[in-house]
Amino acid sequence: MPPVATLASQLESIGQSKLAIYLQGATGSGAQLLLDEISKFNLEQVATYIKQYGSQFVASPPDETISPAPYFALNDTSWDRALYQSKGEELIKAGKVACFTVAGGQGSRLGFNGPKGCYPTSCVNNKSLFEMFAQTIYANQRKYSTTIPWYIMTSPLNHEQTQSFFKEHNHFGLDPDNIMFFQQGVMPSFDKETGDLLLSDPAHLATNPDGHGGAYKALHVSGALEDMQSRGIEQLSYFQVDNPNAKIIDPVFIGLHAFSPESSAEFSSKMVAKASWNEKVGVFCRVGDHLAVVEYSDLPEELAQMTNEQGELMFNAGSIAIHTISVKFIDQIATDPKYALPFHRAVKKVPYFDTQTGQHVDPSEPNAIKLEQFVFDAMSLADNSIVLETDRVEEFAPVKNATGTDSIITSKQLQSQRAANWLIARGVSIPTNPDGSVNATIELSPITALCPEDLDSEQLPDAIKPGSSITL
Ligand code: UD2
Repeated sequence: MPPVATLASQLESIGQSKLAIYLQGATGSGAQLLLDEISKFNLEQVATYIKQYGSQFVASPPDETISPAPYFALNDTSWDRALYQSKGEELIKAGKVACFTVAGGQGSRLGFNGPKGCYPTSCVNNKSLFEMFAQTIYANQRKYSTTIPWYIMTSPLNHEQTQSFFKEHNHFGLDPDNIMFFQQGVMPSFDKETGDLLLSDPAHLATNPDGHGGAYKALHVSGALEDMQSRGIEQLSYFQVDNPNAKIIDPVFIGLHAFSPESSAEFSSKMVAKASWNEKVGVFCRVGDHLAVVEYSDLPEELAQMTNEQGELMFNAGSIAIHTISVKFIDQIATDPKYALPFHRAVKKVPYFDTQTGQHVDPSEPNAIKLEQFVFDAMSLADNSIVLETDRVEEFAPVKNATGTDSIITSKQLQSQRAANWLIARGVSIPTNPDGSVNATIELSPITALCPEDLDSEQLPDAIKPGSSITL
């Protein structure tokens, strides 16, 4: 651990003299805490980020070469779905596939005080998102007689709570040896004008989670990547904690990703047709020689609204944040500087402790820069990335907002609708409302069925009563 004087001189040399002076005058246990915290960062690298993303920041103009990304369309019969399904199943059965959930976020936007994965989400029994995923993993392990390890990325905001939640629920019947929790990193926040690093209180830097793109580094430093390699895992099925309909083990997608001649088997994605031009999802695009996700906030409005002769959106391929990523590719991104991901910059209100006045400041205007990395920026680093279209109801029922779009109400409707579709496919009569939506609440447990065909061995009712709430 470098002594105070050494660290202070390093801070001076990167232009952080206010912090250097404060650190030299600080006393007691708080001083040691702060010293330890600052020492964990590579200060030269931090200085580079401040220079690049601070007051001198110039946003790069939209790439002129941008065009819609090609994808494997939902109803395209020109490729052999059954072949890729069986190839994907072989990988799963051989124990070469694991699940990976990014769960660093809190439920604050939902008015829920805790890790988002603990949010009660299933239609009737209010199972948490974590429980729904755990049961899906359990059912897949049973179906394919295999082990599917589960890697869960938390953040310093929710690591302990997430682990306690799993312990309290006996890991939902999964073997705890096959679940690994690890924390993503943080980035220091800094003043948007001066570039000064901010303190959240006298003993701590103001920091923010480094984005889900921090996963690559976190998988490496936590030992999770090594764990995967020692288990012989080759492919990771990646999904966000907020989407209960995610088909978290999809043999067709895994097979297509790993074996299609069009794929370099490094980073593949699923898309749905966008619900509207301004839906808040990233869009798959071709930029230069490579495919990329352009986040909705970065896609120029005229492109987002552009339509073809049939009146359909040109930039229609919405990202539902489901990917298959190879372990080898993750290793490259995590360890080879050639594959460094960019940062995304957000100007936010960050309360801070003023080292010169000794006062806490609660800014009324955005005062600081937060930097984050995005998982999907690795897409353009893959040699050949592919995108597979899927059905919205089948795979996308996100829970993001307390009310309105992507809320618990819309998510439950979509979960019920998916269950109804599966039952209809098996001959069950489903009541509908005048607008065609399902007039019942149906919770279909993954333990009962992972796909409509699994319902063939179940005793199903002939019809569901209008307005009823049922669990199958
Ligand atoms: C994300 C995508 C958007 C679209 C949409 C689909 C980004 C930037 N945008 O939007 O393009 O695909 O999802 O639902 O991803 N998380 C962490 N650590 C972090 C930040 C986020 O683990 O530091 C997790 C978080 O717990 C959640 C996921 O990443 O599971 C998505 O994060 P978000 O809610 O910030 O992204 P959102 O919904 O704006």
